[in-house]
Amino acid sequence: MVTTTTARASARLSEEQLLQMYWYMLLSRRLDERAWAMHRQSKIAFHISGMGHEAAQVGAAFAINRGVDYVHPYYRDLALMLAIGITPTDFMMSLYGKKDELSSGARQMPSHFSSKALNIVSSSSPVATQVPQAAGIAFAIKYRQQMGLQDPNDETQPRLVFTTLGEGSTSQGEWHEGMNWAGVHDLPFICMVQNNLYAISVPIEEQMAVAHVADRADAYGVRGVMVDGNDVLAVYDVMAEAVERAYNGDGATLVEAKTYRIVPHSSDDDDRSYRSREEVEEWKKKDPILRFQKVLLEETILSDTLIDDYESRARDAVNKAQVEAEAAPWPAPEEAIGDVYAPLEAI
Ligand SMILES: Cc1ncc(C[n+]2csc(CCOP(=O)(O)OP(=O)(O)O)c2C)c(N)n1
Ligand SMILES: [Mg+2]
Repeated sequence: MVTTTTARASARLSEEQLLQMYWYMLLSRRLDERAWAMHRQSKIAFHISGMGHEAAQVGAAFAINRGVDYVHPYYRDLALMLAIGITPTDFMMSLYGKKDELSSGARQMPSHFSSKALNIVSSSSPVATQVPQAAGIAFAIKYRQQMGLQDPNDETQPRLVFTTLGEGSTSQGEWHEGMNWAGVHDLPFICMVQNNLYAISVPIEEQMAVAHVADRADAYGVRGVMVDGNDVLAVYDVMAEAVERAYNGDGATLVEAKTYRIVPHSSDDDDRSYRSREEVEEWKKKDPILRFQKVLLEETILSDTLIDDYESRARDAVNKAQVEAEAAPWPAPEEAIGDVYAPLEAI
């Protein structure tokens, strides 16, 4: 297992790309905050938040070929999804459960993201079930390349599969099966574990007997990397290396991004019963967005005026998305029993 990378791939990011990264992190946070408010106003039934995870997700998104490489996300991946092309209105439609909701016509819970056009694969609610599915798609990519059905250098085709999950979910059998398959077949596969120290109320010490999720990589024969998940550029660096390995046929990578969710698990959870306010406040000081803002200010890529400008753009985008989703029609009650993933006739 390795813990650091030597080359700083992020050094090649342009100012425009850095500002885009900042934008998606900010947009995700403001949307997320609105979702909590909407839940407390009884406008929506449920929200599961990505607050605190934005750096891990946006850093990863920018390292892959967004919208082309396959992504198999989990429910906390709002910032990842926005960076790939899910829109604020798409997200709001899922919160409301409106008829034309992108992922499933509102038959899935919110935050079960998918988009055929963007190669984002739909997940089931049981955690970690996406991992063997993601490894299976990675196997198909490798097989197609070996059979000459796909040029390994064709950037218009998916060349890897990126999947994510939480550290608690690595206790599930599916995670082991998927990781093992990726290792055995040296697949173009990247699994990023967003380690936020808790699986709802269960702390990591009760979930695993090793110190780090990435410690398990050797056992699967994949490369394991640990990274500060609140540092967007550090995540980009390790992900860029993992992506290069996948594209070059050098095999799978397990990335462990150490982070923290600064709010309860979901709108149905009260985290005061299992973690101290002091702990939460300590982590808020490491807020990934403020941290990146500081870097960009130091580099004079951001200015105070630009920060205000981004804030008002984010507020406008969130307002517009909410208004659009509110105005959209509800599904008819009988539509609830329709197909979840695709209409049968389309398969
Ligand atoms: C197989 C299965 N068991 C239990 C649940 C209920 N559940 C939903 S999220 C979750 C916690 C997952 O924690 P972790 O993997 O650390 O991800 P995090 O939510 O912290 O990002 C649990 C237990 C589930 N969805 N699927
Ligand atoms: Mg967790």
